[in-house]
Amino acid sequence: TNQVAIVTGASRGIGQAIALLLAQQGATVVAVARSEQELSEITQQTQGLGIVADVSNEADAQRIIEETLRHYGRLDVLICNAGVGSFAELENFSAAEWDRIFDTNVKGTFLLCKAAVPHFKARKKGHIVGITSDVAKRTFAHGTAYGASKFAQDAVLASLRKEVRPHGIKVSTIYPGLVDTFFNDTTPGSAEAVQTHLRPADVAQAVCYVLEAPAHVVVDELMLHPLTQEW
Ligand code: NJP
Repeated sequence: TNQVAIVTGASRGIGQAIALLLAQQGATVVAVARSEQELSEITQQTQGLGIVADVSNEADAQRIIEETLRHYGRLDVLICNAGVGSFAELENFSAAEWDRIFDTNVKGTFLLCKAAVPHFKARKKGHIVGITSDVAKRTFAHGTAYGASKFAQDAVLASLRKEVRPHGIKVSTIYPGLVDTFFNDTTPGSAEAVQTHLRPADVAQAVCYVLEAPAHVVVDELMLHPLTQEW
């Protein structure tokens, strides 16, 4: 479909898969990440715009929306996917690392939504899709910062859903289990992961399903796991 969609964290992993699948299906994709080189490789494939930006920076978040509107005149879909994580016992976790995780996962989602919502409200439509995690609904050892950030990101999206529904704006949240990506400095295709984890393309398909819902339907939440993962 001919929608203008911003995908944050599109330089690799899940965001890259979302950007490629949406472009394949006819969307105009605005790919966002901090790595210029990787981003330009993606935009060559999507034939869309690439914006080098840090989602945790307020001026950058505003610029992402402004550049999109300047280029394409409208925005239909915002996909908040950019995210980081690291894992350690609480007493060995630095405050700086806590901030990095919250700034990206929580504040980044907040800032992008804040910048996009006025445009969506003016048009009385729009769709925000947040890629959170199954750990937004469960807890695990060594995940204090990451888990808390995903609970918080989930709460931002769930609150926003209630705020913007009267304006015809949809908010959908996707909760993936383990996905084979570069996340947490792993290498895609390594070890057992390739056999059992979700592929980035599996999550991209879930995003497409959510976006294809008829105008009167909103998919609030969608959770997917590898069949082998107990959660
Ligand atoms: O991770 P990765 P995933 N500003 O590391 C970008 C969630 N999730 O695809 O900026 C802008 O391969 C970064 O680009 P760059 C997870 O929490 C994952 O697995 O150039 N962009 C890259 O494109 C996250 O929310 C699993 O470094 C920023 C992308 O984000 C989402 O899925 C399980 C940025 C990260 O690519 C995508 O993660 C689960 C910033 N400040 C949820 N910081 C899993 N992999 O198992 C980072 O339940 N990026």
